[in-house]
This record gives sequence, C-alpha cells and structure tokens, in this order.
Amino acid sequence: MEKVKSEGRKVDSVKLVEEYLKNETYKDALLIQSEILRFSREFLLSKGFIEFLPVIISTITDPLNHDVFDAQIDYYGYKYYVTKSMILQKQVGVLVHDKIFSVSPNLRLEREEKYQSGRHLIDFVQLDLEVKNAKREDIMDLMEDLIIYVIKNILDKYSDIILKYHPTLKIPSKPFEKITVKEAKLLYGNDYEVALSKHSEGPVWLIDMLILEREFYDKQNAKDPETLLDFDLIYPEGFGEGISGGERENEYEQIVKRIELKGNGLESYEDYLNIAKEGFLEPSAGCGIGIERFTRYILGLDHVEKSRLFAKAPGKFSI
Ligand code: ASN
Repeated sequence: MEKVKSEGRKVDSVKLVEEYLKNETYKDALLIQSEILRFSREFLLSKGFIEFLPVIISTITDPLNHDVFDAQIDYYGYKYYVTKSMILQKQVGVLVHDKIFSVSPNLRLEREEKYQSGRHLIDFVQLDLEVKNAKREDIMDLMEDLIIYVIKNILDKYSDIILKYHPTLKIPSKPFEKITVKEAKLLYGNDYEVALSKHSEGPVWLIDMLILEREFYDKQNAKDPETLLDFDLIYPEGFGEGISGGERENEYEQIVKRIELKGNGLESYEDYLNIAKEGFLEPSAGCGIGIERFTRYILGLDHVEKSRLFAKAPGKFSI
C-alpha cells in the first residue's frame, strides 16, 4: 500500500483522560464489555472449549481481503508480522485440542476513510474460535446460542444500563435469518451490507461470499465453485458486520491454488504451506466475533471508539 499523508489527527492525551473520567459511557461500556467476555468464556467453556493464549507476532498472518498498511518487525534478519488475525494459528491449534478459542488482539492499519464506518479500530480484539471437523452450520448455530446467552444475561443483570443506551435491544430468536451474497446484491445493489444492516429486524447471516471477495483459507463450495462455505453476521440497526467465519481449506494443493488465485504470493506463507504439505491440517470451521463491535451493538454506541479505553480509530493517533 502506498504511503498517504493523513489529516494528522493527534488526540490530546490529557483531554482524553478527562473525557474518560467525566463521560459515564466509558465506565458503563467497560463494565458491559467485561461481562460480555465473562459470559462468552462461560458459554464456550461449558461447551468443552479450551482457551489458548493469543499470538501477537508470527511469521504467518491473515492476508485479509482488503489492503492495509504493513506492520512488520525485523528480528535478527527474520521477518515477523503483527497479527491481523489468528486464523492460520487456529488451524494448527485444533490439531492439539478439538475446540479452541482465544481472546486475540489484532492490528490492522486501516486507511483513515474507514473512520466513517463507525465500526473500525486499527487495534482491536476478537474472540476467535475454531472447531475440528465442524461444518459452517455448526458454528453459526453455536454463535447464535452464544449471542443469545450473552445478551440474555446482560439484560437480566444490567437492564438499567441497557435502558439508558439501547432501550430497543432485544434477545434475538433462533434461527437468525440467512441471505446469500448473490441474493443481497440483487436486493440492495453493491452497498448490500450497509442496507442489510439498516433494514433487518435482528442479526442476519450473510453467507456464500464470492470466491475472489474473501481470503484463501475459507473453503470453496464444491457445489457452487464461485462461492465459499463462509459467513458474516450483520447486526441490525446499522451496526454492521460483527462476525466472520467459515469452513476452512485444509488440503495443500487446494490451498496453493487458492493463494495463487488471490495473487497473495506463496513466499509469505512458507511456514504455513510446509505444515499443510506434510498433511497435518484437518477439516475445521470457526469464526471470530469482534469484542468492541459486540459492545457497541449491545450499548447502541454511535462509534466503536467509545467501546474501550485507548481506542485507535483509523487516521487518529492516540495513547
Ligand atoms: N477470525 C476470522 C475467521 O475465523 C478471520 C478474520 O478475522 N479475518 O474466519
């Protein structure tokens, strides 16, 4: 990505701390966020998941489907990438334990235009999970239960706070609606994600992404090779995307084909490809749910930067 000059918005650190102390939103958001993490962990642990520690730097990371500034570290002549997502580590993690999750910090140096979306931070945390031999429907079903469990418990315990910020928040009912990307494009045109979020009554699954519009690791649909066996969850009321996931490619030849199709360059994936070539990778499916976005949705906050301390929004420079 070429270097661009930003508007250079540096956040005044003293004013920021004053804002943290006088604006109750931060205090409430931190409490709700802590409870989101507690209830999510409680739910996953009760389903037999193991929590594993996040990786901050690695020789491999997610290429993502969109361009961000590079975040690399040179160390004794070797190159580390700062984690954009732990997808490739999760594929290895499920070989050790069948059901895993990690509360994983990700760095994605987004362009400043992304600020407008209200839902991008360059330094954020996702609860990233993976299950060996699972199908995408298993993961969608699991995440519906997780979201219902978290929202129900938060509404039970903190109705006063939710009433103050997001009085229309409801416990969603199962199963959530589903729409394919092809159907969504026909209905809403190219800006389908924004429109879908604005028009839907509850969270809705957007499924079957087009092969060139997603990363190489999501599994190609054998029955419809232009699409993938993956999904996003779109929150209602304009809060946008909150979860991405899918079934994974695990066979070496197919992974190479998919990396080449995306034009990602095999060199960056040497360590990952060596593991795949040995035949270690097993079928799996999983997803990640953004913690700050989940907090924003539950509290109905206008921008995700209000959902945590030390938020780094695109184009802003801050403590
Ligand atoms: N966590 C996502 C997944 O599991 C990947 C991502 O964040 N890009 O599919």
